[in-house]
Amino acid sequence: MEKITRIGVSLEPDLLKKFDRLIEKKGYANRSKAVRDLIRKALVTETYEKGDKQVYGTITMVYDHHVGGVTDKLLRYQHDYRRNIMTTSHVHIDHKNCLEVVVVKGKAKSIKEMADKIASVRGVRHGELSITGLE
Ligand code: NI
Repeated sequence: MEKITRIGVSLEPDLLKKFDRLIEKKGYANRSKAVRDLIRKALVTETYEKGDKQVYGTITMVYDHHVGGVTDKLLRYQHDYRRNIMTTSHVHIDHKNCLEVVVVKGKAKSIKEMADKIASVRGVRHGELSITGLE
């Protein structure tokens, strides 16, 4: 098992009370795990902002396939970024709406570029990128 270092954190009582309420709502059993997760999240965000390291993620989108050209554009972008795409899942929600989840890997910069292009296509009503890494 990895060695653990204990640290002390000084906080205003009011801030601590709010933090405790938040982590209880989220279901954390203790503060340590909540603080560790916040630190990891900050590190992943930093990696992501620098854009040069390998990250993994998902792009989730909902679109109306009746909107002219939407499937053509989405397919074109996915082919442009095929090296970053590991797999794609498609669910036909109802007569007009589709849900698609694209699992991606690669440099954060490319992943973000692809997600931005997808989200801006007319007919895509929800395009969201979620990035994670091994920090
Ligand atoms: Ni569909």
